[in-house]
Amino acid sequence: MFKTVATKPFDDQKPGTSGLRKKVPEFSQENYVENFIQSVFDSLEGFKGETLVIGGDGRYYNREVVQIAVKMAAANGFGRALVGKGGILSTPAASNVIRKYKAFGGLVLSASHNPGGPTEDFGIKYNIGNGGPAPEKITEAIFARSKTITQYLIADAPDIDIDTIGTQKIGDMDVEIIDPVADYAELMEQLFDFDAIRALIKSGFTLRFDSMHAVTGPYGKEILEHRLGAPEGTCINFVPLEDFGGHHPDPNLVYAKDLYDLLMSPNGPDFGAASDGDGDRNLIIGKGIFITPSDSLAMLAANAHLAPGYKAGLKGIARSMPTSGAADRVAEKLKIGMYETPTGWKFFGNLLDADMATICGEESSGTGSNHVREKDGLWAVLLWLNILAVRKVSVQEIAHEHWATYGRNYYSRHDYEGVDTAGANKLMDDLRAKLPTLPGTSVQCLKITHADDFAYHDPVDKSVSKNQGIRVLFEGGSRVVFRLSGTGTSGATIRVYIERYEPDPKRHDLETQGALADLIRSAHDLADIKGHTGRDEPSVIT
Ligand code: VG1
Ligand code: CO
Repeated sequence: MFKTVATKPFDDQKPGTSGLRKKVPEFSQENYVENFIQSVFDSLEGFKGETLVIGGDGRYYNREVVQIAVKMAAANGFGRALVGKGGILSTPAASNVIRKYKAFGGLVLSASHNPGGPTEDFGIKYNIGNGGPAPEKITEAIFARSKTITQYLIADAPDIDIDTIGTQKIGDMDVEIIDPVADYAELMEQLFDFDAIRALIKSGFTLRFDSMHAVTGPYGKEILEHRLGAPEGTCINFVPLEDFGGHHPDPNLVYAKDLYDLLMSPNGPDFGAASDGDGDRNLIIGKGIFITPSDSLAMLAANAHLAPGYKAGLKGIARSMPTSGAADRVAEKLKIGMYETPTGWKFFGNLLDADMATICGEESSGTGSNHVREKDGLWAVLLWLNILAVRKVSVQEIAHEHWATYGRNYYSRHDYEGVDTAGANKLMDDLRAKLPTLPGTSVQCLKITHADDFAYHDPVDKSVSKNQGIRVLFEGGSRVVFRLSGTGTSGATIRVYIERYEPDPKRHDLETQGALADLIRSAHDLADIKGHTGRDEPSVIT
């Protein structure tokens, strides 16, 4: 029943910021998926008889890859596979299932915020037994293996029925089809005061949750409408579609503009939120006010003790390097640890496991805590709701009070998408070459105090990750950061992160791009963006 199939390596199966992402036509080449999954298994030890979790965001090609993964897991000797019904598991839900059922690890099938469909993106990511993305040591081993692989193992068996809850068998391996929502909803009920949120909603507080036709649809419906009593219509775009309705399932001000406009309108709801393809990102908008993800991290950290799951307080906060320093000021006030990591959730795992950090966040709409080992979109929404229910003030009031206490970090990210890879690399190389000469000089009348290429020294396992983004720091706490995206599937994307710290409450209501204008000009001057890319303007501003 199990067969060994001869194969030849592909040279491009290097996992990026969050797993392997490619266009579907690349993934559907003969043996492409099989090679990668076998390379994952070949990089692991000790999983015979153990449990593997399998699920994805439901995008095009998800169901096919679930079948391949299950058959390969059986042939490679796993004892049990837990598969989300319909092949569905949001990324945070998959992380929870791995932890709750003490699985050896999991395969999460997703290209997250990237578009889906027959010519769009697909992705595969391996998560380890703590529920989090495999650390670099493992992703490097997977890539190395993928370049030498000669064969893979797979069961010669009919497809399993992934749409019926219950247990089936492939050889000796049990395949359990599980409800993708139930365990996750139960976890949320443990962390948050559902009675308080229910009372808030009953009192007339209105909200909208936009699933962008992606995986959080069923999670939002169950938790917000069924368990918390929000009226029907609270959840929008809640039917997951294989192509996300032709949109980018990326919850930012560009792709979730309708939601933003609704929250800015006089008759809009009190609170709006959206999540991405695989459910790990969140967009938070209060009536009349957008909360940047960096600010959201800081505001959630400052108020987390109001939710039952965090009433003992936080052990520490961690943020990715490009994320604004707003959370640092909260950590300072709470006298708790603050950790700055490279981009990508895999770097938070050690800090969470060691109980050094309780809450983590990234500027790219990622926030999460030690409840799982992934960022978690709906979790952030529920923590906001819990805080609003306890404090009984608006999002605007929370934000203004926060800024008055800590100062405001004006923040924006400018993405130059789909630029020529050679030009993007040259931009970074040229900038890197002049880093030593920058401190002490000025650009756009801003004095540079420090410039480097960020390297992370993991305080837990002592590993070092270099070249994680170029940062130029200015007097007064402003900075610009440059890095290349590791999640794209065509050309290169240059991300420029711009931040200014403003302590003066009289200057907390400025328009963001205006407040950052001189820094934006300085980024252009420093990196010669136009010269290297031919672009005057970014393609996406968040
Ligand atoms: C982007 C974000 C990063 C995030 C990653 C995965 O990576 O910047 O913060 O962790 O996407 O998010 P990059 O390398 O393109 O900048 V998800 O929701 O796409 O899994
Ligand atoms: Co995502």
